[in-house]
Amino acid sequence: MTKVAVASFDIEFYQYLNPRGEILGDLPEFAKRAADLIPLYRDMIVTRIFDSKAVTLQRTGQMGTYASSAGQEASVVGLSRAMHKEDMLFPTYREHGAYLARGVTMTELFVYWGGNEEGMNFANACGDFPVCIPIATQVPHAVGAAYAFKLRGQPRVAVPVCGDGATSKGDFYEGINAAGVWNLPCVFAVINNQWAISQPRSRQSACQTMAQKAIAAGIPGEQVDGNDVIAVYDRFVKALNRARSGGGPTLIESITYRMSDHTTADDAGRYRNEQELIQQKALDPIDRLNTYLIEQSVWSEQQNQQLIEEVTAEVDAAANDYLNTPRRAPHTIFDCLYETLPKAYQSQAGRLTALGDV
Ligand SMILES: Cc1ncc(C[n+]2csc(CCOP(=O)(O)OP(=O)(O)O)c2C)c(N)n1
Ligand SMILES: [Mg+2]
Repeated sequence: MTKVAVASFDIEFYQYLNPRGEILGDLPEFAKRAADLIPLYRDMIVTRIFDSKAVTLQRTGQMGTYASSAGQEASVVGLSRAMHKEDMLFPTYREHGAYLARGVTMTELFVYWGGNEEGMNFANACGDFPVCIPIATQVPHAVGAAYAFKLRGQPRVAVPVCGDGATSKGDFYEGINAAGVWNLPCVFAVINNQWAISQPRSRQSACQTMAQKAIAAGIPGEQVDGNDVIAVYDRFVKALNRARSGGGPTLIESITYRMSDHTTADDAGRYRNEQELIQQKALDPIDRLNTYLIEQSVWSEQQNQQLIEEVTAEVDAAANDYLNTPRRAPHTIFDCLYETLPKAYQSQAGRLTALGDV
């Protein structure tokens, strides 16, 4: 008998900024001047304040169910800022910061989560896909888009974003497999926030890492500290450039934490240990970069306070614009989905139209 190893793999974890806000090793070029990181810091603050306002609007009966992104700001801002405008995002329901970074306005997002039937028909949507509620179904959609980019010879990359829980779905495996076989320009972002509603990471998969799922698809897989915006941005820029220049797909698992309930319809207090949340708050991506910027003397407590006030005013103004947006009549649910309304719905639409504005 002979026994030889025919394949072996490593999964690497990348981090530049540790939880104490200290730099590890040499920084990538874009991060060498600490002041250049302030726009990324601002994006994270915008994402968090927008998010907290959205939760407040829902809690006061002024908006629909909402999925908070608190804690995940570095993962979402880092990956969306790394993308080119002509790349295409395929998000879940938690990537508000990515839409904002890619030109969607806060008012448009509030209006969407308020249930407007026009959906995500945004003015500056960059051709990105709408929020995907069915878990992992956006992954094969993104692979299809990546196939089209390749076929047309366009230097564009498709970026499906999904959660840790979504990596258990067939759609996810089918997507990464096809992207590997066809060497597609696709970067798979797995935002591992440690929970899939009430299921902890340990109940989702016996895999040591979610990143190693890439190995079965024959593509590179790696982990990044998803609370370190420098590392997330850097790893995505590298993977996106590789994909854009014909080097094929990558899977990046971003290790972060869902600091909120799953959605406003959930109560994590029923299944999550309070101690875990306290520990995770010490890894907060915003505090971490704030500490570093202050340490580098390019930022101050006073500037921070000013930024928070400025962004809060911006978010409040957007929320007021949303609240002042006229409500659409119930029959408009039939207006935005079909070019021609199928026969089966015509009588229903007629009945709603007869009701008028409610
Ligand atoms: C196909 C499908 N099955 C089940 C659900 C119900 N569901 C909504 S969110 C969720 C968990 C997703 O967890 P994860 O992928 O980790 O994303 P996270 O919510 O943590 O961001 C499930 C099972 C769904 N939306 N779609
Ligand atoms: Mg999750």
